[in-house]
Amino acid sequence: MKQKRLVTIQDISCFGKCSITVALPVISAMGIECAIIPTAVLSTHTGGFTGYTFCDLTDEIPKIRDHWKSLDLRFDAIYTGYLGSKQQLELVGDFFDTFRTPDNMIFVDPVMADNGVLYGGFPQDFPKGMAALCSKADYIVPNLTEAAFMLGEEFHAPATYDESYIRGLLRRLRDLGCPNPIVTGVCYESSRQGVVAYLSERDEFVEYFSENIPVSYHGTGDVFSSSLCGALTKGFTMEKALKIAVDYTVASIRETVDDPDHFYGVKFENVIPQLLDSLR
Ligand code: PXL
Repeated sequence: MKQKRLVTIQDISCFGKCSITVALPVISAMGIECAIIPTAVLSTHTGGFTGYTFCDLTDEIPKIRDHWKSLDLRFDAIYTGYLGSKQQLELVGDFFDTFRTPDNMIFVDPVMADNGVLYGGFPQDFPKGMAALCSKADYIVPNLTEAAFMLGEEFHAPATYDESYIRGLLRRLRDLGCPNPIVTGVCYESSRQGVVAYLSERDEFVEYFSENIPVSYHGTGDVFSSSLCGALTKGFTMEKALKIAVDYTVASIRETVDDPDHFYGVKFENVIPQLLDSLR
């Protein structure tokens, strides 16, 4: 069978396990060829470290795009994560326009905020630019903060909302232009956490919940998005893909919780065998 090919566009945080250093091993382990466009090189990620270095690679993006176009390269999936500036959002939008085909898919993780707060370094109008990028995607995976900010709405903390709020939020995200929005970090009760997708063409909601482990690690969103994007690229249904990605993310967190030295990321490597089992 023909091997699927994906390109992921996000930064390289050299130490710390997030973005490309998660996406590349996870997607490769799933049997998908994984090309990359690094948007910046940082010595570490920005969560819990100080003094990190930052080398911007924005100018490389159109050069790589033009070279790949001249080679007539094609991708079954385009997956974007952390993007550092409004200029990068525009260049990545151009990349979508150049490499979109009738049957490939575009998956945007609008990494920019959590717990009601925009990450450091992003201007207040960044969510507006990210919403424009999301309008070009087939799938988007905002957490509840990112969803609210892209819609210009107030953030609702966990357990202060109900199913009708989540469904309304998903319909409003669809109205931005993405037919299959998926919201993450949904918590109706403190013991359970999960994700809810809206498949607007079928007017159907699909959800998957697991235990809520009350810890927070940098990079878990990237573990979830990489495995979800990989599962969808391989052709799994949304029902099955959500289960694959949530179970893998929860297993990665469970591997890590007893180790106080591992504050910077999750041990997703140890549970790759479990991920591969779930694909059978
Ligand atoms: O995990 C998302 C991510 C990726 N890359 C960098 C980040 C973050 C989240 O803060 O800072 C550099």
